[in-house]
Amino acid sequence: MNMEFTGSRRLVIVLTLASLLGMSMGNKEWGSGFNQSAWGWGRGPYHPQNQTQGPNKINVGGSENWHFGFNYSEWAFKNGPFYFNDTLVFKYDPPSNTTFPHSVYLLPNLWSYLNCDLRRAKMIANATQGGGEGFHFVLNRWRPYYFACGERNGLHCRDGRMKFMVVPYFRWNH
Ligand SMILES: *[C@@H]1O[C@H](CO)[C@@H](O)[C@H](O)[C@H]1NC(C)=O
Ligand SMILES: *[C@@H]1O[C@H](CO)[C@@H](O)[C@H](O)[C@H]1NC(C)=O
Ligand SMILES: *[C@@H]1O[C@H](CO)[C@@H](O)[C@H](O)[C@H]1NC(C)=O
Ligand SMILES: *[C@@H]1O[C@H](CO)[C@@H](O)[C@H](O)[C@H]1NC(C)=O
Ligand SMILES: *[C@@H]1O[C@H](CO)[C@@H](O)[C@H](O)[C@H]1NC(C)=O
Ligand SMILES: *[C@@H]1O[C@H](CO)[C@@H](O)[C@H](O)[C@H]1NC(C)=O
Ligand SMILES: [Cu+2]
Repeated sequence: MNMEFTGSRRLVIVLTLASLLGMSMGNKEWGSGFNQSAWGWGRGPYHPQNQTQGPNKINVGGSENWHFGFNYSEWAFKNGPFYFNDTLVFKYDPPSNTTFPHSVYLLPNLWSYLNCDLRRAKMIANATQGGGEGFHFVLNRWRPYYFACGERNGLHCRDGRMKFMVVPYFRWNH
């Protein structure tokens, strides 16, 4: 009884937040084919929710990993939604004379995300932390996460398309 009540309240909150975000985002980042009428913002069309699974570990960019020029907003849209406690893995080559360095930053808000403004961003992984098994980041808070590469003062974010946003969903079980 109690649990059901909590569950449905969460559902309402999730949907409210989702529709607010959906309104402020518009279709700007997420392109055409976005269908809000199903469950709202953030659910990509290709990966239906699997409610029986526990947290997932997701390689950002899939086999492309984290590099300049790949469309990560599109990737996130197609591979979402992501859930509370899922782990995002960022893999990128450490700096060398043949590879560009990358990094991972969290931007503070939607405005800085849209503008690739790194002034108040927080570095969560430096240029060397993407090597080997990659940098692991757990979506353990219920908030929008604005990820971006911080290299070249926003150039990788802006021209390199190395940014995406995630709002983790709750995985509710019945
Ligand atoms: C990424 O792809 C989407 C959908 O194809 C497109 O609408 C969007 O403009 C692209 N983003 C960038 C930064 O090129
Ligand atoms: C959007 O999703 C709803 C519910 O799944 C479906 O009925 C509708 O046809 C979809 N619209 C588009 C444009 O895909
Ligand atoms: C959901 O995940 C479980 C455990 O990984 C798997 O056995 C099941 O086939 C999945 N169901 C769907 C519909 O993908
Ligand atoms: C997320 O993980 C934390 C720490 O492992 C755990 O305490 C919490 O119950 C988990 N939350 C959900 C919703 O799975
Ligand atoms: C680039 O690095 C390789 C090995 O990592 C080295 O052999 C080569 O001399 C370097 N080239 C330059 C121009 O520094
Ligand atoms: C990157 O972070 C790792 C782990 O915190 C640290 O050991 C390393 O020295 C840092 N590298 C640079 C170039 O700051
Ligand atoms: Cu980069």
